[in-house]
Amino acid sequence: MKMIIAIVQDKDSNVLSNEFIEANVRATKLSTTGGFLRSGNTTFLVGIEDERVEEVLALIKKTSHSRGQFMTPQVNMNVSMDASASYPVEVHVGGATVFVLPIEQFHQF
Ligand code: 2BA
Repeated sequence: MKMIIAIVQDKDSNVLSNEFIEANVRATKLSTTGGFLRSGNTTFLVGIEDERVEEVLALIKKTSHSRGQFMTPQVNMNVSMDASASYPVEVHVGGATVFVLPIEQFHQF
């Protein structure tokens, strides 16, 4: 059995939830925050049998889109400011960031 941890953009999370339900994939959805952009994203925890890992990865790949997102860099007051200091810059975000981990034990009490 494996634990799939998938961090996806909020905009893709409902479609992915529906895909999981339709495919009878059990998942837990967490509201999370990206460390860099400090804006919301969604993390899915999926405990799944080894032979279904590829199926789950395919669903995540199908529903996760990469997008540009604008952020305003924080101004560092220790350096001399130039004209571009407070302008938004575009950051390319996801698809999905996915980790696949082995599960030592699985219990439901
Ligand atoms: P954030 O940390 O908010 O990062 C959003 C996007 O900003 C990233 O997209 C990447 O394109 C960019 N970015 C992140 N750190 C950067 C840096 N130090 N300098 C320049 N650009 C940077 P993704 O790579 O697609 O990541 C999307 C989200 O997935 C991340 O949101 C974070 O929540 C998660 N993530 C990505 N890699 C991770 C990792 N190795 N461990 C844990 N979470 C991760």
